[in-house]
Amino acid sequence: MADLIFYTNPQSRGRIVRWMLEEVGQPYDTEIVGYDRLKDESYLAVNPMGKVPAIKYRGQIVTECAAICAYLADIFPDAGLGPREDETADYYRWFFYAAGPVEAAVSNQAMGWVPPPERERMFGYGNFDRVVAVLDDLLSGRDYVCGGRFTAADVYLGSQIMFPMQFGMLEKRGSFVSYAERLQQRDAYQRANAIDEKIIAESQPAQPQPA
Ligand SMILES: N[C@@H](CCC(=O)N[C@@H](CS)C(=O)NCC(=O)O)C(=O)O
Repeated sequence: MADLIFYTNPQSRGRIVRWMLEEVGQPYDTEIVGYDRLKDESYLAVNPMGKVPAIKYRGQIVTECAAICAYLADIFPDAGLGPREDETADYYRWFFYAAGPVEAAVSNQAMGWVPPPERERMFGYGNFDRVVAVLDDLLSGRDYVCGGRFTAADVYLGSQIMFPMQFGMLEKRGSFVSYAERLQQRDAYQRANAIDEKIIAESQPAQPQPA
């Protein structure tokens, strides 16, 4: 049994963490948690929110995709996914921007919920269009969050851009598409997707074969 346990469902944000785990390259065991099991006492002991993903490393639990990605970069520094000193400002700034304003703006917008303009100041993201414009500006001027080098912040920010684009919740601006193409070329990204797609395929009931 590996020191690292990954609780996930292949049809969930757990895919972000699978990608990060594949980038890190350390052994891990996967525990698939069905959506019907998330609120069972046994899983609530792992994540009292009853949500996936989560990880347990040497007895310590971490939840929240962004925190898990940052944590894995910290505890496995040899993978080179954390920031160098001169990258630290951009790394934290855009990592937290993705986990806060971007996630909230995209999910509210997808639900058709728009803060009234006179109340925007109450919302950490202000308004959706500004969040998108800031991201577009960021990614028009650099290849990765920290400039020329891929870090864990790209696993998370990239996922917060690629998933909404895939589901029509975020427009396919040129800067977003180019960024996504760069990320999708990564071996770890492709490996992670293949693993989750295989789990999904194997969980489908077998189709009757023609006689
Ligand atoms: N903020 C959490 C969100 C996790 C989350 O919402 N996971 C969804 C799947 S994508 C879930 O477990 N939903 C099941 C439920 O809420 O019952 C994170 O970033 O990890």
